[in-house]
Amino acid sequence: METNQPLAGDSLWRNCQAVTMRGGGYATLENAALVIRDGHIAWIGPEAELPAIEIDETRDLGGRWLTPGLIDCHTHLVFGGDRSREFEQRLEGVSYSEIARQGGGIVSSVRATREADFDTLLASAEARARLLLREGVTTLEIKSGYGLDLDSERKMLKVARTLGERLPVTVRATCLAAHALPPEYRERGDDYIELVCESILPTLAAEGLIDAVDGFCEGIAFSVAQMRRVFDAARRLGLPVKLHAEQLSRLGGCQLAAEFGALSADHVEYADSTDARAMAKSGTAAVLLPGAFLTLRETQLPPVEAFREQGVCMALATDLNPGTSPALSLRLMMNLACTLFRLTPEEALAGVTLNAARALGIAERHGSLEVGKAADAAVWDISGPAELSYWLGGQLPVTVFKAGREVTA
Ligand code: DI6
Ligand code: FE
Repeated sequence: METNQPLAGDSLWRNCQAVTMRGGGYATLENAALVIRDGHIAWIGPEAELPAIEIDETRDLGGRWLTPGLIDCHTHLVFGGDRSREFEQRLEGVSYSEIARQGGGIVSSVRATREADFDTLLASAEARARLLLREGVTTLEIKSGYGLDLDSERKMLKVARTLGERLPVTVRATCLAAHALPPEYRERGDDYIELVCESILPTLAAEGLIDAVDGFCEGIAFSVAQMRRVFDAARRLGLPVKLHAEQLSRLGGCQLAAEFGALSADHVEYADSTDARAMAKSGTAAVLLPGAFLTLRETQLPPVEAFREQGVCMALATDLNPGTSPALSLRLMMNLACTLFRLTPEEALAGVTLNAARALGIAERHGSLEVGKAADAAVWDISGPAELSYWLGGQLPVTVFKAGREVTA
């Protein structure tokens, strides 16, 4: 057990079953206690071993289960409008790619996002974020990518930053300017990539709005060669990269991501064992997104067994977006990952805690209950951690702590 001499002013959380997720498994400590100092975990261990200390405030957690705060490491939750009509069209048999080619899909959200003012975008994004927070989310990644010009991408990233200031959540803002070709660049993909590399990324990075750079590497979006240019630009700016890769086809995005030491390759249904090997080698996480898989009624399963064999870090997220994953519950994604992708409930919990933190490059400070990490945690009234994956969504009773303080969303 790591120890660290607690000081006056600390608070004590006692009488809980702590699912620490240390090392990526449950690593449960029974009858556990934690000492919280300045928003961080200063001590954690069996309560019987608690050092004699002066404590300001004590919280008796009533024997309940304590987990790290949940992390949704892939969302597009800032957008204008909605695409429920498109949902109907898809049910009538029109494919996602076909809708995109007809000028619907991502581009229709681009139109609505460009038209929406900052406050309107903020209000709708905040409402969605609160739903996630209510079920124990304490860290959230938010992508741009429905602006596709400098001002609109800036507007989206500022909404993301503002959410991080207004809500009790850590927000990581990802620039996804290479999400789709904006209508004004029709047939001029390389010119748009030039705009992304030479203007959008450097300008918004200089404004402190970007924590990571992402792109959509797909037949209906950008090629491996185009994404390579974006990754080169990110590298020049010292920004980490991640990639939407092998979602609808196998283009080689995972290999590119691995080559650049990307934090993650996301979706990855069409990845194979060669990709898994490359990702394991580069430490690139696989972010599984069962909400999009379900909504698109995909049948190609991600190579979970190859990821396990190769020791690829598997994270799990909502992909909350208006088109392919209108998913408002990370816990529902845990269930879907188990049911559809055959993850174990333990892997699903790792996927929304420690492995999600790894996919965001913040595992030094988030994702598990360990000394030195943020005191971001959720207290659940459940019979065991598998219950978090067992229910198909729904609101489980939960008390959420952000940086040591109890919060409500
Ligand atoms: N992959 C997705 O699943 C989302 N973006 C992406 O690159 C879909 C975004 C949308 O349809 O609006
Ligand atoms: Fe996505």
